[in-house]
Amino acid sequence: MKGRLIAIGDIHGCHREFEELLGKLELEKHDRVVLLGDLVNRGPDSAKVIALARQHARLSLLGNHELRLLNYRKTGDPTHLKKNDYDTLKQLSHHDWAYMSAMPLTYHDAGHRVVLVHAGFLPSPAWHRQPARIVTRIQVVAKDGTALKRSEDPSAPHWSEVWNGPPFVVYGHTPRTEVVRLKWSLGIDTSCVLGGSLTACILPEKRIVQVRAREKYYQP
Ligand SMILES: [Mn+2]
Repeated sequence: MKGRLIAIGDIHGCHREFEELLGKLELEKHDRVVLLGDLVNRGPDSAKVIALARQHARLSLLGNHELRLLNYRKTGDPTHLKKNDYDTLKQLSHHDWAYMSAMPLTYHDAGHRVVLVHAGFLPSPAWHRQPARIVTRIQVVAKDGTALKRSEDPSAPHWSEVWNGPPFVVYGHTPRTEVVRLKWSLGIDTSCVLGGSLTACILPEKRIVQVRAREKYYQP
């Protein structure tokens, strides 16, 4: 396939950093930009990020933040909403909801033997059989084999440490100060909304392009 495959990590409403990164990438006609989910919440303007995504990205994958908003829209049950989700709800248009509803869980590039996903995978079953509640949320793998958040079991290994591909997986969701590159995975959520940076990974070279966050927008 012609052009570059470019994965971009968690944007979380940081539209200025996203725009700057798109400029820095000097996109060409055949490039495929894939956003790794969590476009929304926490940062300054979720709707602007979706507008930019619609314009410049080939597609965006489902993150746990989009999943949470979509579940709320479907059920009307606000139990799982967080405080700053309400700011996002005010910003979203009918078009934005349609865009979020169409987000797939994974993007498989068979030519490059790479899979893009928001959070990650359990070692089994096969990656393409794992449901949204795992692939949009997993950080660590508990002793009994279940997928958990880091905070739920801080001593459990990160899923990437027990992932022996193929395929090679590029993911976001676990915010860190730097990209984490292992034999079979690359984590590119570099904490933009927390004042870190926004990261793009150009495949197949795995070249990293970053922009610094202009400020710290969110305190966990
Ligand atoms: Mn996430």
